[in-house]
Amino acid sequence: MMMTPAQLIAFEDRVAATFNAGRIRAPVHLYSGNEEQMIEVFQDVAPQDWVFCSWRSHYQCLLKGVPEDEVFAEIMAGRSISLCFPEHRVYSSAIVGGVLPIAVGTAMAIQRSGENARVHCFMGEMTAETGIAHESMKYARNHQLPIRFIVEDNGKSVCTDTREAWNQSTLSFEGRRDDHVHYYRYETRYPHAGAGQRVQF
Ligand SMILES: Cc1ncc(C[n+]2csc(CCOP(=O)(O)OP(=O)(O)O)c2C)c(N)n1
Repeated sequence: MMMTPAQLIAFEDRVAATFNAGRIRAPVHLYSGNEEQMIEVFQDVAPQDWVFCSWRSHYQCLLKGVPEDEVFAEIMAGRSISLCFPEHRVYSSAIVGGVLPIAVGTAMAIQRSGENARVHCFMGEMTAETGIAHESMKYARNHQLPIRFIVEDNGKSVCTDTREAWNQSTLSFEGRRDDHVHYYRYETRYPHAGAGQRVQF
């Protein structure tokens, strides 16, 4: 059953408190303010589908069906930044743009094999402005690959304003909602990494 916004928020709050207490000795990247949007995205994700993420992936893991305890245990083990649960078809990388070609390749394999599955590839709005994102999206669209890119716009790239950085008031995929790109905007109450008290960058 799909998790509720309150359950997602409670999970991140628990990670935040544990991190601020010094009990997680590796970076964490938390979500907030996008619970409704994420639940909407996951209404269109089937169990056999693949989900590709970045350094910020707790909500995707939970909504794909990885048990809360398993996600939490991996975070405690210091692996929040690149959570992978192959048996649930969830794969993450902390390299900006790193998962995009892998996600495209997975969609190519699905198309060639005729398997009934899709790929959902998440990225921040700064990642969406990089060359590799534009190439991945162009290739996927032109070859009609079974992949959807979800662009999550929190306005920031670490501490940099993404629109200021590119001197572009409207971003490349802003407002896009079609078969291949799903853009949404959100305001987070957390910093880029950490939970606002300990080890901030
Ligand atoms: C190749 C590479 N360059 C730089 C970084 C450092 N870095 C981590 S996250 C990030 C900003 C990404 O911003 P955005 O794509 O908007 O995602 P958000 O964290 O805001 O969700 C940067 C530059 C990295 N992880 N990989």
